[in-house]
Amino acid sequence: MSVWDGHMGWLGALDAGITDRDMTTEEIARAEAESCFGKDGVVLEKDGSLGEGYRILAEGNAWRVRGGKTGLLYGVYRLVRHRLAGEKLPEGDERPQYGLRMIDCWDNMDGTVERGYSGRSIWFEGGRLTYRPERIRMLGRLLASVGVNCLCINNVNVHEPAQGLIDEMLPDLKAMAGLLRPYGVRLMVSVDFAMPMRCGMSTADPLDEEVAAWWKDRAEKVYAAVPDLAGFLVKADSEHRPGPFTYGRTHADGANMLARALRPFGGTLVWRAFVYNCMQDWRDTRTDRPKAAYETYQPLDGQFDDNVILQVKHGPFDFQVREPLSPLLLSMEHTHLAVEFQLAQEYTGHQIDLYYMPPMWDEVFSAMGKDRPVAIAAVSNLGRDDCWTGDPLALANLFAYGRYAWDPMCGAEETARIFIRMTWGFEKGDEDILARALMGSRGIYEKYCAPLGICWMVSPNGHYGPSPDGYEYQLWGTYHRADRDAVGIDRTSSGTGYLDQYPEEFQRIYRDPEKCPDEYLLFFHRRRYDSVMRDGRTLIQRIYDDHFEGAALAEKMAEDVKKLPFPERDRGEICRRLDLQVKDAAEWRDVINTFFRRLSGAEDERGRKIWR
Ligand code: GCV
Repeated sequence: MSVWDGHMGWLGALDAGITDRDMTTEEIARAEAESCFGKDGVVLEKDGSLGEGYRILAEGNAWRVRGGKTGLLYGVYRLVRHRLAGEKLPEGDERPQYGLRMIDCWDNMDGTVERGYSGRSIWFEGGRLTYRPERIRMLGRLLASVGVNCLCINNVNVHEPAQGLIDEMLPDLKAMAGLLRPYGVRLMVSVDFAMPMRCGMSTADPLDEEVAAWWKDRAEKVYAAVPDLAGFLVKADSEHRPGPFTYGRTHADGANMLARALRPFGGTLVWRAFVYNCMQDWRDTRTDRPKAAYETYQPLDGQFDDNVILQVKHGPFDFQVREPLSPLLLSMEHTHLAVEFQLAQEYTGHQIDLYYMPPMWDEVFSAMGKDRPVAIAAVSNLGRDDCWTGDPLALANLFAYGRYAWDPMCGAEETARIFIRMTWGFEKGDEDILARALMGSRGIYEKYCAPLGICWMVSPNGHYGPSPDGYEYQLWGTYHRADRDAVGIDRTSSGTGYLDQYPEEFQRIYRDPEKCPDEYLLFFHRRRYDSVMRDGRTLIQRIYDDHFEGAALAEKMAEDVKKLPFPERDRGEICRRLDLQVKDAAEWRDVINTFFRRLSGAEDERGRKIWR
């Protein structure tokens, strides 16, 4: 029995007793195999040629798993999923779609987590790396079991003393890397572009030779401590972070300088493409925030070094409930790209509201194709809470992320069912109820939040709960410009021109307001409240209907899910959050409907209660 008595997530049915001590990857693979399949149930055979992949073969009553070091471990966990949840085994070799499958933690060294909804940081407190080793191993085990291979442990907003992670805190970083290494998880660190200035230099100009030499020297020290560090992650010139623009340099100049420092050690430089004007004047109607990333990076296509990966958020805004695919992900033919998701439910309910993400990811991959990016990243939803993600149901997103990083076409519902079987082992009828709730959860949340792709009607700063005008006169470039007649932004050629950034086949889908899919209508178009939608309803009626329906569906979903036989340990948190969701969905309904009722003066055709 492990000394860590925390939640074992979807591996709860399996106690291999491995997380209270250091073991090699092979020992872990053997222990897991034995605990699930008995002593001779699985034969492990080393085969380095399979990279991170594996091959599983049936041999009488036993299994043979062939693979390289980590591949063997992944292969064993794949068998475990087959045993516990009936996940169909591959016929031939199985390999991950993306080489780099990372989770980005926005953890600060004071123990807080930016946009964290699962308690304090797992690895930081009081300005230091301080953690329970068994908990870190347990996390390594969970991540390995779904094939995540990289963890960036500190916030992309690098606040002091986090700069010290690649300086005086290197011995601690080394110890932490050692805990995760056997699980095939490599560390990455977020670095501050202006770090040379912390160390006494007068500039961080990427074309300054001394600056470049400083980073080379720094990289050498870092890799001496952690030879398998995956690399650095950088947020530059974004939301007041320092970057190359200060020196009149491009982001290719900045990224390449850092990438060249990492190159001798095989490190990767992940550079985030989250650049926009966060000091916009709301009176300025020509600047349109969704255009920013493409305008900044598209002209640089082909200028990034080979070991640079440009990490692009999946939508052009910022992880809203509904956004179209970022056009940057459809361009940049000559640049390595990573698509970035957010497991932390910043704009999607703070892990209070149920929000299962794979249906959204399915849309992203079907629009973008799975082969376009070379890497995948997701902002972490992890924290020190007992079940890792605050809400035990939010574990489903962590589980699903790993599965999608291996196979983006794996399917949202099947993933939900595998997760449910492994985690709670429900009877078929109960599994159906929970799978339906997970699959429907995004649609429900979307209905009671900001309408039809408009985005940003959420409370500023905290990003939970409705505030329709909360961002309207702010600096963040996030306007809906609702007045008494109409709402939305014309982003076609006759408006801001954002739509022109897309290939023609995408423009065709969105260009004509009569044909644009409803869920994106107000993202791409400004529409009168009395305009008639394809189903014959007016826009205002559709807004009212969605909000009434969304709140009612949330209530029904909560009622269904609360009846399920969760173990005591999970039941309390799940029910508490569902009750809150029902209350908060009603608040969204009332605030949004009242906002539009007051502006438009339009009554609800069905005479339901809208406040004045
Ligand atoms: C880490 C949004 C969030 C910020 C976050 C930023 C980013 O703006 O609200 O907290 O900062 O995205 O992705 O860098």
